[in-house]
Amino acid sequence: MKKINKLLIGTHNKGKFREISDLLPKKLKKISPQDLKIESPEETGKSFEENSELKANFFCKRSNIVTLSDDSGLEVDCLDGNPGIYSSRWAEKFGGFENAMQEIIKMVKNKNKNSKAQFICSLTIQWPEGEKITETGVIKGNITEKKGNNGFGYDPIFIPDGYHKTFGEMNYKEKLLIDHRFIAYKKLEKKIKNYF
Ligand code: ITT
Repeated sequence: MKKINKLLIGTHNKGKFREISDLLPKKLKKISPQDLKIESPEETGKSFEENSELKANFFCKRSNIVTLSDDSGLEVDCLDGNPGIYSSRWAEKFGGFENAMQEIIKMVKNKNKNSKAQFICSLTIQWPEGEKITETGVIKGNITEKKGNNGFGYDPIFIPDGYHKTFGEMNYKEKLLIDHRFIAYKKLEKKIKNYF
């Protein structure tokens, strides 16, 4: 088994990059696509798994470095699972996360059903030789009025089940150790820890 001593974290999202870096072993050298001036691929997949694999494959092929990619997003039950894999594209469509969050809150209120939602994250590790492993993590919760300024993306409008504050109100470490990315990483870690 070839040990991994450097890893490309295949994302252009700074919030994700920080969380993934902090879950990985400290001794591992972490490289970003920006370091190598590699742009993002087009996300043509139909699921978080497909898009995560598509990104890992794209960045790994271009860098020839073992790559860990993430595709994630927020699924709101009463909005038929939207924005889901379009979470990033909704922010673009509405002119930023602030507006996208307000839109989601408004849509959920108008539905007058419940505010159940979940964050999902698929992580894929891909080796240049072609082998890959994908794992997915889910954290359930509810949509609420925007609260807190910590975190990134949709963090301020999501309260995970069992808590009374949003991801945006939690401190960095608190969210890091419970979120969808952490759950996916823990599953993956079981399969890859001997490579580190
Ligand atoms: P990359 O494709 O380069 O990784 P991206 O931001 O476009 O970056 P995605 O396509 O996976 O990533 O989109 C995920 C969206 O969901 C993105 O807008 C995130 O901000 C949001 N999101 C994912 N995980 C989140 C988290 O832990 N907290 C808040 N928002 C999150």
